[in-house]
Amino acid sequence: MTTGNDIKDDWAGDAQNASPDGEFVRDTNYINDRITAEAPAGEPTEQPDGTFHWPVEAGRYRLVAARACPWAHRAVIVRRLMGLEDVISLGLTGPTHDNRSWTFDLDPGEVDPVLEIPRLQGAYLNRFPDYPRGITVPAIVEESSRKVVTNDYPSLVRDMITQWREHHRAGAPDLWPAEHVEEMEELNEWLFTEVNNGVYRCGFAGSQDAYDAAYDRLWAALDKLEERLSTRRYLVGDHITETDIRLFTTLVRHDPVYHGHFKTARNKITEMPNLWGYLRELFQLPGFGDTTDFTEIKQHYYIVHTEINPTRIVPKGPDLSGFATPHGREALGGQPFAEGTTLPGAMPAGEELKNPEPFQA
Ligand SMILES: N[C@@H](CCC(=O)N[C@@H](CS)C(=O)NCC(=O)O)C(=O)O
Repeated sequence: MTTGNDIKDDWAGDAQNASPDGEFVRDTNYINDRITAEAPAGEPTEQPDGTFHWPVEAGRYRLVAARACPWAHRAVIVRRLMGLEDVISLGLTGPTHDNRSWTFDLDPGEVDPVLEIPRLQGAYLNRFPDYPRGITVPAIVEESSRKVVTNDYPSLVRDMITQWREHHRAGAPDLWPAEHVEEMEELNEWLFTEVNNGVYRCGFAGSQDAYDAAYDRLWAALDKLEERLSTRRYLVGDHITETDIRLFTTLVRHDPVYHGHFKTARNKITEMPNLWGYLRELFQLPGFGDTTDFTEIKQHYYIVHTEINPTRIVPKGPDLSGFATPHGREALGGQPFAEGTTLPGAMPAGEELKNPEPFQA
């Protein structure tokens, strides 16, 4: 039986998953419990499929994220846009993880102040003593028992949008509008395979052929998105939706990391006028740029993936100051959020970026 202590041999993270022909294959098996509005108060209830549903309850859960991780970044953005900061607390690991787990090395005493554990692994093992898979972020942990509830990032993000409504701030946007669900589901699936995971397929390709195919596939998708965003301000409908958040967390990492580290280097996003304008618009809104820590993002990828960057040297560039320049997307009409929606207020004390760029201060 595999134990939590030998889940990973080295600092390999996601890169360990490769098919015989060298294509990177992501492990998409999760602890897929959910927190739902219908679940009765108290203990979680078992579902016919063997998973558990936990009740929505303010103050019960902690979102554990790493600023570096694109999948966790989605949850951090959505929590802030929906105004759930006082309802679901936030624990942040440092940018790197070792062979055992993500660590809370940025906190005083290198221990999460609420869960009082030094490694996220502790919360997984509290729930499943023989947990056999990767210790991944994002994860939601029950504060009192210090047990992980879910690490299923698509559903934990969706549930913050659809199940926590009674706790949303007044004026929170509808990121999952009923009239666009079909289109969003289709596009989300495509974005995952072609773009969100597409960059990893380039970076972790184990053969030239696998890399070439992954690169062509990624750029075919980015060219399609460049075209799509020439006439539309956002990906679906007239306002920002969950689908835009899914694209944002990959796009914002492209030039500082994927372009070099994952060898996706056909273009920078700054050379794609529509994608670049779109990315800057989102970045400049509360919730997006103010949750993006470029230093931690670069440290994570370049330090953790030693099989593709054995020296662990983190690049100084590129110059990112263009993120603060006017995006010009107003010319397409519309506005980020629907009438009656307000932007989130100031960042809660203690949640500010540790390493703001000069233009983020
Ligand atoms: N595990 C999920 C998404 C979350 C994820 O990959 N998180 C990464 C960081 S970006 C992680 O925690 N990696 C640690 C590991 O795999 O051991 C997936 O692969 O689809």
